[in-house]
Amino acid sequence: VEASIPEPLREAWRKHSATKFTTKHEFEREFVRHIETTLARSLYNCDELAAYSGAALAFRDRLIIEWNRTQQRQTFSDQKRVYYLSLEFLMGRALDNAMLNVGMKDVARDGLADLGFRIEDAISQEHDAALGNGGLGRLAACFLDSMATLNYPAWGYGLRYRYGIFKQEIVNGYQMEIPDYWLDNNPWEFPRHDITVDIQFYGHVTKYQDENGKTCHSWEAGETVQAVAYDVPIPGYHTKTTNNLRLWSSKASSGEFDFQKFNAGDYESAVADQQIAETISAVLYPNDNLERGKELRLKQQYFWCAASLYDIVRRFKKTKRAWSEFPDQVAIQLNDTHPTLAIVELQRILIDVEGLEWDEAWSIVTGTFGYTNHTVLPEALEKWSVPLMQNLLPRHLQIIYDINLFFLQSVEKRFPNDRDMLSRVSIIEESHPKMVRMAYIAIIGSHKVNGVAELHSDLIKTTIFKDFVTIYGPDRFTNVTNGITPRRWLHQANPELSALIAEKLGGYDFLTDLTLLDRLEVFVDDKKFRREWADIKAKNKLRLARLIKDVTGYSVNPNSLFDVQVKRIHEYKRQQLNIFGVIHRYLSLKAMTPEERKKVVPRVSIFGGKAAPGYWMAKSIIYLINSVAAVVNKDDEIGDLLKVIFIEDYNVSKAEIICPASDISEHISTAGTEASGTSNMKFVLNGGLIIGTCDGANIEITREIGEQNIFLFGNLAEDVEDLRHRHFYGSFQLDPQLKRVFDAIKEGTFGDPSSFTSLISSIEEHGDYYLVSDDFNSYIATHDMVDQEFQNQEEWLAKSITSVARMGFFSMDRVTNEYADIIWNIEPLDIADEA
Ligand code: 475
Repeated sequence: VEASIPEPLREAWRKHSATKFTTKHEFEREFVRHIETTLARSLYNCDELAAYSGAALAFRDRLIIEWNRTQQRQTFSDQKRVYYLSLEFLMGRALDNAMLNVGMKDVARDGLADLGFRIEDAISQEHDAALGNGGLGRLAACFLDSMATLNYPAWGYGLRYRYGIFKQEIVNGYQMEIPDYWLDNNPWEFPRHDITVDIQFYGHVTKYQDENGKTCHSWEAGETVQAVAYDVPIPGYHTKTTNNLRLWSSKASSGEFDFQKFNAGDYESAVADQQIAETISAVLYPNDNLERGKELRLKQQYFWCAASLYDIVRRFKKTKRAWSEFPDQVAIQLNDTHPTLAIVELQRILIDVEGLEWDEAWSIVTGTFGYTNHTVLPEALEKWSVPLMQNLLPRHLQIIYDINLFFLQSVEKRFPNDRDMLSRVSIIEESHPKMVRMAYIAIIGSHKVNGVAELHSDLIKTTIFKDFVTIYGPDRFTNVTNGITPRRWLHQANPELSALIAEKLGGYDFLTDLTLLDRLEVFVDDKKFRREWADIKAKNKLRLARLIKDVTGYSVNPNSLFDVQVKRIHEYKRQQLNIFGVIHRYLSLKAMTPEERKKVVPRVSIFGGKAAPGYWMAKSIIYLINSVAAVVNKDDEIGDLLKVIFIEDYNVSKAEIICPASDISEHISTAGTEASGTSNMKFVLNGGLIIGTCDGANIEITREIGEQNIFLFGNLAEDVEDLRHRHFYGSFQLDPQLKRVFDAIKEGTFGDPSSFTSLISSIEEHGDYYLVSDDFNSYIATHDMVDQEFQNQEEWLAKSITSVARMGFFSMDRVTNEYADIIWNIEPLDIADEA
């Protein structure tokens, strides 16, 4: 392709090709140019928001130059690419990340200062890109950062929601949801109005014979919606790779249909059609770990899968290779079951459109896909009703039935006379209505299925997917323990700690090889180093105290022990255990003499997180936390000894302030319920200790950092089933300390007790499914140990430093390399070498 363009023409282009600023002077020129021409403003009306935009546009230009070059090189190199399909990408802010990855933050800081702005003020103007709920969406964002940093040819595919996760406001203690309209003046996306795909829904299937007498299927659409591509550049850290995140937006197909309606004077209905089409990508579903089976959600899933696959197949077809080579060119990773229809869609394209035989097509499909499971909670496992699927995607339902038929036939051959097995593993659940089990399609249609931490990967093999291990053998199932990107979660969130580490290790190489942190351990007894370490934590706590003052109005004493639990509010994550523990602490303090109180370590219990709007119990937990805060925080007898804080609207940019400021954080899910957790890693990497159950990645964190450096408590996963059984069939004994807490709530200590009856009765009367009572005693005892150990600050510091030194394993780069090796079979492509 390159050679076909005449040299003089190439020369002319090269001469005028865009260049990247490298000096402060050049940055300033780009900044002012964008303020004056792109934004049509001037020195006299450039506020901080405009300064943010100017800086963002200057950096965007750099990214796009690298993006173009990367895409060209990746296309010419003709190497295998990986496509990460995720309904959620919880990106957070982009400017700071772009500055650091490009390596020009200092240049920008000096340039902005010359022009009258503080870089922090500009950076903090940016609206978070919050296209995700929690862990699953943030993991996808960490993947993108790592894949670009490691030079993997990789694309993300997602939906361009007009509204991200709602903004949370706390009004009189209750959560209120405010729409998060985030797209105005978003400099990080590039609309590609020329890249569109028509997506069909509804309609019917007709059978016909082709000229060779072969039976074929054609799907006539009942409705067509257009997908428009929006591209977001993803820069790697200190590399020339800038990968692509392609987000699809829905739009009415500009067909004659609308035009006819319009001409016929039916203007309103033409507009209404348009609005229906645009609804598909309008809003992110705000449920974490819960599926509700809504038709619009299924439409979103198919719309995004079909557009992405069309794009991937189109790119493959340009290479003119044989179809059998598809899995050598393309790996597709399914982030949970949300994109499972991609499996069915690829099979449909291959057999209905490209005319391949079923078996040949199916082996291409299974060679292409990998599936990551993120949860064992039954209420989160996706099932779609057969009638709904029949109506919306009639041809796909037929293909699903065929996949199921061939699969069950092969199972029957290997396990004759096992009728139970057949009904257990059938893709179709024989309920009323019948349901399609999406996880089963994902397993059958992939060559690898992975869990996200060791315990979790073992659990899926022994519980929900047990039969499939029997059928396929253990090799289809594997574990890849989650990680986090150290660029955002150490360097960007905690620049001073990062600098201190760099000073000790002789540079920032640890940011791309996190195992180098182990060289910190020799400094653990270095007095000066310890003081510097402690000073940085103190400063980070001050920064958080300012945020708390800003958003809640409460002043907290930064010398207190900061105890943090921030994550989605969910009964299995057990924020209720935490707040009951806080109440227990409050009651104990009230019962003490002034002399006794003098020995108490002052504590601030900090909560943050959103509840799904329809999740009543989670909302009650938020209300209880705020009700306790209202009483405790104004109790003069208690003063600084205990403060309770709920930080509203927890999101990625707040996490960047909160994680570096904790002394201890809480990861206290009922054993066996939290697949991995990733904030546990963020807190430890920033020098905080953690209290946690033997669940998810807590177990591997313990193995890495040593059990003397973590506060573990509670029942084990292997005992949970038995305990639950005993709650129902034995006699349920409420923990006596928890009973004291319940009595206080019932007496009205924290306001009208009727607000909290369902919370209490789920434990007292309805079987305590999450084992709050069983774990309460050991939780309280472990917090007493935390208090004691915090008083020995030198020991505490030693634990903090040692833990950070041993966190290398949890880098997202290790995770990405494992997926590349054992699931995707792809190699990095060094853009610099190719150029
Ligand atoms: C786990 N979200 C964490 C994290 O692997 C784990 C499910 C259905 C519908 C919408 N959202 C979801 C999740 O299942 C989810 O966020 N799972 C989380 O994935 C990354 O660390 O333990 O709960």
